[in-house]
Amino acid sequence: MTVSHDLFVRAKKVIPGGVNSPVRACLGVGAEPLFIESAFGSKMRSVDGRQYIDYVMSWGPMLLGHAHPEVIEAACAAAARGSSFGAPCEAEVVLAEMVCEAVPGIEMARMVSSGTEAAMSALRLARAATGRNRIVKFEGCYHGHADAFLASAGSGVATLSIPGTPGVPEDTVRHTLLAPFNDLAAVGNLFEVYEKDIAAVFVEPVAGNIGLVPPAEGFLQGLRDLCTKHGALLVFDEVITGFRMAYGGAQSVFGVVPDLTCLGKIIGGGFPVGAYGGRRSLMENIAPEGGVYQAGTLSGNPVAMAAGIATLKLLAKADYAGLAARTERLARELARILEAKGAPVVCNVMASAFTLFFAPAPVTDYETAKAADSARYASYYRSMREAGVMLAPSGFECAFTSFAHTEEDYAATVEAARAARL
Ligand code: KE4
Repeated sequence: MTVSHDLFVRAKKVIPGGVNSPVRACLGVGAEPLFIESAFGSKMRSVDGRQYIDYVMSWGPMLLGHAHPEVIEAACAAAARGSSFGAPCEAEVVLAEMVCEAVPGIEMARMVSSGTEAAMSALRLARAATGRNRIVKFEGCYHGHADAFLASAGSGVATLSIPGTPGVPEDTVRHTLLAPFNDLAAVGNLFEVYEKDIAAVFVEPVAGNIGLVPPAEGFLQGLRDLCTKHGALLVFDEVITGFRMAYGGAQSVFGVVPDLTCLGKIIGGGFPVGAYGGRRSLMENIAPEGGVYQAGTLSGNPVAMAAGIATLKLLAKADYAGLAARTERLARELARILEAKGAPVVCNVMASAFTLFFAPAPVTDYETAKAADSARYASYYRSMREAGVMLAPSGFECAFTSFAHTEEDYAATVEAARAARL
């Protein structure tokens, strides 16, 4: 057997499922997780010494590539000055200023340690600021694992929710209303029924957890208009899209400014960072300035802040358009190759993220994504991994490129797809 397998056997004895986050277990693609020893640029190396071209990129943070020298140097220098103070430091101010400068909808931000914390805090703030309880989210979109977001489509009445996991009380998701992504009419109907009780609409402006699904023309502006009309807050969960779709996030691409924005992943440069922010009049409700409590021992951690600052400094001058063009070319070429094998393929791509769905029709929401052939995706995943290409171990995720991926990487990936078994 392999070193990775032996580690997995050991891991399962002391960690649930042998992993610290479920999707890493590769359960949906009929494979064992690969234990990684190191990662540099676009590559990861397994504990068995095998190198892989990586398109998971830590589920999004590594837009510069793994272990970028300037990011690592900044983090190491910060760590040498002390890893955590429990008191404010300059780096927190610098990163907050960079986020406020970059993201149109953010005048003030609070640092936390994960995207989950960012979304759960934004939810609490939205409820406090509006005095309302209900929220709208979209089927298939993911905002971290806070209880209120772990809801699935309810009984017959698709708009009411039931807990999506054991351990979440029905009473908790009672306030969570669901609509299909890209279905503006469904959201309008919810406002008609629950008008004065909807605190916020949470949306991934470009869905990443359905697989990649861009917003339909007018969808985001429509949400903006509905929220403004009904006194609800529009919350963009840009944990994936922030600093990936553009330096200013998806909101800067689509020209729709939300009331609150959630960030994570890229702003930590591979270290645990999340953030939520919005206009000053909203954020001033957060303790200790206001009464809405939210806290965190390692929030604004100086090492993570240093990595985030180094990352955003490099991204501020990066050629996003060039990376988007290379990503689009790769995604379309892969789709052509896979279709030539007789598989229906839907290719959704935006900026440096894409998903190939083995689906018979365009994928515009969770229902159409679920029509994709998961067995085919699993076979594709295993073939590509055997050929040295690491894809997301789920068809409901994105493949991410980075500024570290090279033409050689893309050529090798295309070759691997040519040999893939579906
Ligand atoms: P974290 O708590 O995992 O830092 O962020 C939660 C989150 C919030 N919002 C969006 C749009 C997200 O995509 C995420 C986390 N993304 C998943 C995969 N798409 C992380 C991978 C995992 O759970 O292991």
